[in-house]
Amino acid sequence: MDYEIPESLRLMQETIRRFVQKDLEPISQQVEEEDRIPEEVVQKMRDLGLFGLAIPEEYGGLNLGTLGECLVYEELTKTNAAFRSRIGTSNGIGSLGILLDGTEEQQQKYLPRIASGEWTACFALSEPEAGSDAGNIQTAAVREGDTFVLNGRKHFITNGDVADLATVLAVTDKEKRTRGGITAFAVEKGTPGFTVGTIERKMGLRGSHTCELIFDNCRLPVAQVIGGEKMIGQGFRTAMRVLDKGRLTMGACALGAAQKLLDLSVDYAKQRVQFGQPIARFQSVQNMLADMGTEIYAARQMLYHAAWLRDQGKTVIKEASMVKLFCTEMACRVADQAVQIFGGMGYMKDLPVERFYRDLRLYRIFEGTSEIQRLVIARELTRD
Ligand code: COS
Repeated sequence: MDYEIPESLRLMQETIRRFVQKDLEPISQQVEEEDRIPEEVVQKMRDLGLFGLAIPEEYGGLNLGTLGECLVYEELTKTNAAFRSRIGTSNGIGSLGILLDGTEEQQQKYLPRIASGEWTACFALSEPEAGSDAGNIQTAAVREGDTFVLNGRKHFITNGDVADLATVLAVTDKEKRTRGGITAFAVEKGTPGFTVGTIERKMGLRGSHTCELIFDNCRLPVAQVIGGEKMIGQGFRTAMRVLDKGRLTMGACALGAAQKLLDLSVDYAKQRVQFGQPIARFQSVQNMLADMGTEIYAARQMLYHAAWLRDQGKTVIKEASMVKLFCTEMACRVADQAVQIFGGMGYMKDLPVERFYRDLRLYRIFEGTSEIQRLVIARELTRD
């Protein structure tokens, strides 16, 4: 077994680490308070190529592979989670359908714009009646000649307000649904009948917006079906394959945040004095640090292994769900322990710990709840 991270990825990792320290961390609190990322920082992310991590070089991306992408996310999530979110949906679930199943024309048209960061992509699956039960979407696309007429309402769509392109899942055959009756469309901002609705109010992840997307007799040429005519009805499979990858990278995001919380906790425990000595000398605090470090170590090994498997071309449905489940649950336990080690200060908005605690709570929900991950894992384990 070779546990070395390739030199090129290590260099990328160091570049991102420096970028986080120099450009992102100093404004992490500002992003929290203003609920927005300054445009000049988004431009710096473009300049670093962060919008094209997963996109092949022929389309202007960095083509880092799954492991490379995970390493970048791990660094980026050591600061305000909104920064990763700004590029993550575009690199991941927003554009992956086009990368996996799009026609040559769609790839030529959209991937270079997404890779450069000129365009942001989002992924529109969730609806009020279709959260975990993704197959129950009500948004419908009815064919009229060479056009589909899209009607419905999506919600909780990350980056919906800044997206120039949305991967939208809609029912094209009510009887068949998940097996031949759901189609993925590439819908451009500005298409008549497509509007952004309410920006939803959330517990955390300020600086990254989730929105409603509304489709009101939105007419789309068949050419906007991701994958073209032959992919009509095949969108659920596309969405699930997109989510497999998304779930792996969510593991990396949770891991980065957990590592940051451990680092902060160790520093704090060494300098915080109570009863005449640093609290790091107390066994109860040591136990918490030891558990945090051990879980992070385990999470990192499974994440890198699953990412490596995917880069070898292996199917990682089960592993991706295991990574999402373990890493996000682990990070929430770590966040809880970090708040405990920081005590009253961990509950204060003056320090980043309480922000991590709130932001991480979402990780167990979006891109598939922990319960859905267990369902997928159990199905894969018991499959004949
Ligand atoms: N890769 C390829 N194909 C897949 C797949 C995957 N990972 N998962 C499912 N499919 C295919 C199945 O193979 C099946 O087709 P066949 O019977 O022809 O093989 C079809 O899709 C339907 O799958 P399934 O029967 O598993 O559908 P269910 O309705 O039972 O739903 C779950 C499956 C629960 C896993 C799905 O609805 C899900 O992931 N829900 C969570 C959605 C989510 O993560 N939402 C977050 C918001 S989006 S950021």
